[in-house]
Amino acid sequence: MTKYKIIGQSIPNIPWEDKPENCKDVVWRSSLNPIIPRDLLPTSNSIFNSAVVPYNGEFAGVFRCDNKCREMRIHTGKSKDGVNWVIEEEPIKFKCDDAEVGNFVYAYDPRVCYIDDRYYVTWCNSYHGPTIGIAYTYDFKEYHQLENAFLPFNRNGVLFPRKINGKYAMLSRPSDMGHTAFGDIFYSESFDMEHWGHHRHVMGRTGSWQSTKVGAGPVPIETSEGWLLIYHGVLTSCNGYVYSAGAALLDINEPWKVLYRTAPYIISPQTIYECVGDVPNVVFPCAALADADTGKIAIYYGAADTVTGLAYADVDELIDYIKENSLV
Ligand code: BMA
Repeated sequence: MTKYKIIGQSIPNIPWEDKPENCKDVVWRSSLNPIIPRDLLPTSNSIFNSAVVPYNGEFAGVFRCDNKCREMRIHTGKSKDGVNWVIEEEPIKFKCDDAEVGNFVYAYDPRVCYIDDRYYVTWCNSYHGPTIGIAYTYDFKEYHQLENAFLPFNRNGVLFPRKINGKYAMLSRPSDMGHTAFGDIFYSESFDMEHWGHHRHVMGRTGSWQSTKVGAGPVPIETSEGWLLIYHGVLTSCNGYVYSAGAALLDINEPWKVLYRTAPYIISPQTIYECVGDVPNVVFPCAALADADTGKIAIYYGAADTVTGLAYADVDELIDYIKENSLV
């Protein structure tokens, strides 16, 4: 029994390794990292910032695979254990009723969220600049693309796993055309997954590791203490951006209200594969599995925009940590 309750499914086969005895951190890395190498596909330059979910007793996901032309594409992947992945060589081809919306330019940083009866994919989609694309799939074979959620420019669109007050809910981060030097997290609602409104500010930049911009990471995890949000925060060093991750608890019914938010990061770029790669010094979580029975959390993150890492946390320990080390 956990002290705090995860309101979600049981995942008896969630990937897991106990915390090493000498580890003093609230989040610890898999000893198998990086679990996905950059060259898993013959055509891939890098595989990172990717999203996984439980699927039919196993796991499925959508993976950001930049190819050797350095084009940003997203691909379907499957895994029996959540650690060893088979990724399709062909990128996802979305079916879309509207040729203008379906006109593919690039896709990156996917999230996958199961709501009601299907898996929604949100990603950074090009429509005259980056904005939030939405599609759904039942089977990870056929993907139906819907309208883009927002006007450009926007990134890091992350759905909540159920309707809140009768409406779909999404976090996002309005941005610009380039390597945006600012960014706060906002909340938006929709009755139909197409028209989004009721926008609310959730959280902004503060000091230190989250002083330049913040963006939602994995789909929020519903808990007895509020929505558990893992998010990335960026600082600008003399060598460029440094991407770390923190965690927050958001109000269950009014998720734009931040109850707690960590002053320290929960994971930052420290290993070779996080510090060396196409973009050095990046940890970028995009998915988390959470087992309601044991409180085990498995976090998937992009490392140095090159490979995919896996890290673990325990729900009781993480929530206590958030409460005890909160900025708010
Ligand atoms: C962001 C996105 C992410 C990337 C990060 C660090 O703007 O491009 O995909 O991980 O920068 O380069």
